[in-house]
Amino acid sequence: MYINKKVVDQIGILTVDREDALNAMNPAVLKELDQSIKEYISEQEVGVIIITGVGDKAFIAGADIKLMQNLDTKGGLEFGRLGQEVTMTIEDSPKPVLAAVNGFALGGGCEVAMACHVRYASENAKFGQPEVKLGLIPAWGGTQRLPRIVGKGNATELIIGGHMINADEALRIGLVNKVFPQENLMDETVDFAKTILNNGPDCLAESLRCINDAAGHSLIDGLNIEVEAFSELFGTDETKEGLSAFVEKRRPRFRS
Ligand code: CO8
Repeated sequence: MYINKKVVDQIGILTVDREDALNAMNPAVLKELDQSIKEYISEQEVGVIIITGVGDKAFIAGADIKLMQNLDTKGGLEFGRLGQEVTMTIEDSPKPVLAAVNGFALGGGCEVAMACHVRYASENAKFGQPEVKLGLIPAWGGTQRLPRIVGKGNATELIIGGHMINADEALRIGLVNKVFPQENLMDETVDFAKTILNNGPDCLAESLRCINDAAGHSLIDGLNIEVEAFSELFGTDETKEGLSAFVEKRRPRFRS
């Protein structure tokens, strides 16, 4: 078992637990993470998902380098696709997925964090795409998501440099949303999850879908997707409840 799971107050917390390898991901870790996220997506009780790493040194130190030593072209394609599938499961989740980056987020670890909808980091967190140093390129979405998050110039510098950046620099370029002392990281991430849980689940899912869709569309197409999603909400109880609650000066009851 590589993923510790617990649900607290409608927040599903997934902790990658392979501490002796700094939570590096082999196919078993990837499959278990994928399965765990899918379970929380379908579990009624869970409204927000948090991904973190065990210990205070690493979030995920990347794909398992020792394992990759033995891969041929076919094995490389399978391992690459498997990691990409996990990142798509995260990004496509209709429930918000938050990364609590508690240490090294390198290579595939940075790519998993980037697939999450929001990234909070500890002060000791370090980010990087060091693949070129290993004779590789980022293949779990790094060449695609990094430029979308930090811009082409910053992404290119990180990918062709292969160097690490600290949490402050990650914050400066927009790779993470906020930075906290290690001892506060989980509480702060849980607090934001609780803020999210005050909001309507359909609206959260639709917002995430529109934001994700925007990356692959022109502005005009994106605006059309957004306005269609917006108008469909008027046929839902959630929207009626949200609007009525405001007018009636009470808190909305979005979740049973
Ligand atoms: N894979 C396997 N084992 C790892 C990894 C890793 N990515 N990272 C760390 N470990 C292991 C070390 O080998 C070591 O094990 P052991 O004690 O058995 O030797 C243990 O974790 C502790 O690591 P260190 O002793 O190195 O700890 P340090 O504090 O000295 O250094 C670092 C920490 C800087 C994080 C260092 O471990 C490091 O540089 N790790 C590698 C980071 C890296 O390059 N990650 C990117 C990997 S490539 C990738 O993710 C590609 C994604 C796309 C894949 C596409 C597939 C086809």
